[in-house]
Amino acid sequence: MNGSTLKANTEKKNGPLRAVLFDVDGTLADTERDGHRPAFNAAFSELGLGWDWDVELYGELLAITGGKERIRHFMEKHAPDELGRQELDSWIASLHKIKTRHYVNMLENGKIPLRPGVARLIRNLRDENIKIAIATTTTPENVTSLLKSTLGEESPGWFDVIGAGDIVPGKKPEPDIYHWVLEQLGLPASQCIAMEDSENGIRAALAAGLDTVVTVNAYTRPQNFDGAALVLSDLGEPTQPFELLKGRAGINGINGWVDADLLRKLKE
Ligand code: XBP
Ligand code: MG
Repeated sequence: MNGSTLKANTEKKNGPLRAVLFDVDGTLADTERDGHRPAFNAAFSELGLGWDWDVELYGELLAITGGKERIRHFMEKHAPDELGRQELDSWIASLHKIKTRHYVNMLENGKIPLRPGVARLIRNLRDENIKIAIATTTTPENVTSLLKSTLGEESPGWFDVIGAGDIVPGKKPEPDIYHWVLEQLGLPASQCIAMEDSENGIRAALAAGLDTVVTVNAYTRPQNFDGAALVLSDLGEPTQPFELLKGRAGINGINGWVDADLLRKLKE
C-alpha cells in the first residue's frame, strides 16, 4: 500500500467531498413511465408479441432492475408459455436491442428533459472541481444519448467515470456498480455522495458505504429510504425550492436547492 492510499484509508470517516455519483433513470430524468415503458411496448409491438406494459404494471415490474432482467421476469409471471423459446437469452437480448433503439430515438428527438436542478448542480460541481460520475443499471448508449440530448454533445466527457449496464455481474440493489465506479475514481466511499431515486438504488449505494441523497418521483415516493442523508422532492432551483421529505438529524442551514455547499454539509 503506498502512502497516499494509506492516507485515504485512514482519513476520518467523512469528507472532504471529492465526487458525486449520479444514478440515471429517475434521478437525472424521469425516464421510466414515459421513456423506457413506451420503448418496451414499441419493441413488443414491432415483434407482434401482443404485450402491453401499462403504467400500473410497469410500476410493479420496476422492482426488477435492468431491461433484459425485467423482460424475463415479466415472461415468468405473465407469459410463461413464451419461456420455451429456443435460445431464450439471445432472443431477450435482441428484443431488448429493439427497445434500446426506440428509447434512444426518443432521447434524440428531445422527448425526455432533465429533472429540476440537475443541469445546475452538474455545472456547479464542475465549477467547484468536484468530480462527477454515473452509476446506473441502464444500457450505456442510453446514458450518452440522454446526456448529449440535454446537456450537449460534449457532456459525456464531463464525467470522470461512466459505469452502466452489464459491466458488473449484479445489478442494483447489489452494490457492484458503485464498487466499480469508486474503484475507477480511485476514491473511498467516505469522500463521495450518491444521488438516487429508488429503494433499489439507495440499497446499492448504502451497501457500498455511500452517503445518499434521494430525489423521489411518482413511482418511488412511497418506497423505503431508511438510511438516506436526505430525501427530497427534487434537487430544487433557487426559483423553485425542493420539498424536504426527510433529513438526517443535525443537518442545518439547508437551502431549497442542492448545490456543492449543501452536499459538503452532509460530510461535516
Ligand atoms: C434503472 C433500470 C433500467 C431501466 C431500463 O434502474 O432499472 O433497467 O429501467 O434500462 P436504476 P435498460 O435507475 O436503479 O439504475 O432497458 O437499458 O436496462
Ligand atoms: Mg434510478
